Amino acid sequence: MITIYNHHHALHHGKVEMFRGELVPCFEIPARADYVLQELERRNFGPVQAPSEFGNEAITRVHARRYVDFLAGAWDEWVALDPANAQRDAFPSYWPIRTFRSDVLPASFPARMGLFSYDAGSPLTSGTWQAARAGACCALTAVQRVNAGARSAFALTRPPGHHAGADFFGGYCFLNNAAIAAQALRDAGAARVAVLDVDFHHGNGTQAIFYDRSDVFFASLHGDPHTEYPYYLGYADEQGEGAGLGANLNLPLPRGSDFARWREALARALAAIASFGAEALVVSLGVDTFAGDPISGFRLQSADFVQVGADLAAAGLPTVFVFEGGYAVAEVGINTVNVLEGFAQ
Ligand code: Q9C
Ligand code: ZN
Repeated sequence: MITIYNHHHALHHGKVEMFRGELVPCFEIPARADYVLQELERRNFGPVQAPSEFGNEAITRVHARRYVDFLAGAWDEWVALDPANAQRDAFPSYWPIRTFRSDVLPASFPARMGLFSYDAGSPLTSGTWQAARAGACCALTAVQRVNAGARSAFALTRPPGHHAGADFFGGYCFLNNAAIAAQALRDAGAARVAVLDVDFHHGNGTQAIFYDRSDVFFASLHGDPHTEYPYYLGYADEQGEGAGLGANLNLPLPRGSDFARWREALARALAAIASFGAEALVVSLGVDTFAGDPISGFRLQSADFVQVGADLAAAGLPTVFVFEGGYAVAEVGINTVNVLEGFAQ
């Protein structure tokens, strides 16, 4: 399998995230992608290639123009507020929740930062835009490889993407690489595309982007949002709306779920994708379902990820894998490459 590697990923390098009243060290760190690359190389898994350059057009197929403009200039605006900010990660302070307007665009940078985000756990840093933009190019290049006939391709990038919506960041995510890939597959001629999200956390951004559409099916297996992040989306009764009704499938599972239980849900998701008639598959590949993950609650073992890959391969679809979460840094490479190897075997 070809890997498209975002060699600019480390330009996004949050120091701290807000957690229960404290700034704690970031879980989403550059070493994560380094470990995956190292493991690909150690196992001689396949070619690792650089992404091609794309303009912002493929990004704005999914993301709002004003959000992309905000991200592109955010760091400079943050530093312009106070030169000392150059040493600090940027965080929002205000959010326009219910009763506030979201159609206005305040001149104040902190006000706009809150308008375009939904949590205080996702620091924006000097190179976040460059890293995220190169990540989107990575996903688009992986799509190109699959369109050129490859059975699969892996976009190895960070920051991750599945929590980012059309016009907001959060959950360590800024640009929704999986959604950008799915849209690019559609634009290249696939009539129906499925996104399968196997990250521990519900892919609220991806769901929201495609919620009213009948051409992109979204399925997600994740920790029950009653107790797990992102809390406000990912419930089983969310089935899509309008033309998209029936094209969204959430399979929340209780904290503590083991592989047997998780795999049953995977089979349900894959059956739904097959009856939808998808011509191509995008997998939001988070491995924070691993038992040793420091911020998640499932119990998959490293060997289980090989079976996950084999189950995904049995769907028989051209597949673009996009790297998402996974915070047990020492094992993130093994677990990720286990999925890819199980798929490729
Ligand atoms: N201190 C992804 O896996 N909150 N995002 C966790 C831990 C946010 C995870 C709190 C988790 C976001 C892509
Ligand atoms: Zn996650």
